[in-house]
Amino acid sequence: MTEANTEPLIVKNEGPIGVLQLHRPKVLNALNPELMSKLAAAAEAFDEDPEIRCILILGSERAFAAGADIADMAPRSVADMKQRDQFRDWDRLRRIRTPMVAGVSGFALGGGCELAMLCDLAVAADNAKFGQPEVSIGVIPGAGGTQRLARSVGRAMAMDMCLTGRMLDANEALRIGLVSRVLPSEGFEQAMMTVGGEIAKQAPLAVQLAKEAVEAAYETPLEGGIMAERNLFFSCFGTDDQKEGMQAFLEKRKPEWRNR
Ligand code: CO8
Repeated sequence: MTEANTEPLIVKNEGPIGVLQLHRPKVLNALNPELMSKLAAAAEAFDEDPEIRCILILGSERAFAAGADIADMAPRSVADMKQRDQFRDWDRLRRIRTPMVAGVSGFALGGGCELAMLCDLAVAADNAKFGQPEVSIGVIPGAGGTQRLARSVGRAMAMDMCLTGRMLDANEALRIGLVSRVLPSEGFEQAMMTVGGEIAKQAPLAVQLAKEAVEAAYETPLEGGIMAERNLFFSCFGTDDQKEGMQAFLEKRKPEWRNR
């Protein structure tokens, strides 16, 4: 394991799993521009590294992230907000090809909930709390919350969360499909490494193509999505790993991925 331990982000990797741990403990990992810029840069560095097969984004036990940094935003004008273009870093994260998994323990509020939704999947610890409380401080979600909630959990829950700002516990988040699993908070970080390992051991190119295909469901009508999936499926047959994966199955052995 290598680890660079500096505020506001701890970057480490354990074999093929790259870990990005939000680390602003005094403000419950509130997302300020410095943290977002470091997060995007570290995710891009992992994305360039062929040894990294899965990126985990974690917070602390108490908070994944309690939202954008309110102290940083409070005095700003429209012009300030536009000029700073904070969303550039969110857009960089959106372009990461390596699967990104959010491990949410504690609060995931506002931008924290949006960051979890930007990941390809989110797993909750049993103490997790999700919400879009922006209306309680005079704004609305700005990092994709209204759009991703409406697409992933539907209009009714998106409206409920964004208009009331109420918090959901881990089981409600699971029930509405905001997260894919709930795990015990004790030993959560280690359990997240196991989840990352489930992805990291699969054929890397196939995993990236699967991610691309599922993403297409958000961007295209069904017919276009089916065609996108079909073309991505065909392109698997141009990879060494398809030959290796199928041959290994037939020979009853474990595949050795070449990532090409
Ligand atoms: N920003 C800055 N500081 C924060 C934030 C935050 N979002 N959340 C908590 N803190 C700070 C508190 O001010 C406090 O600091 P101090 O110890 O100096 O007083 C410390 O963290 C601990 O917090 P609390 O004492 O409040 O802890 P509690 O356990 O009592 O409450 C809560 C925890 C419920 C999480 C509470 O802190 C809270 O409500 N936080 C704010 C949640 C919120 O409104 N989030 C939405 C922010 S807006 C947003 O995210 C918009 C995103 C869109 C764009 C993103 C890119 C720009």
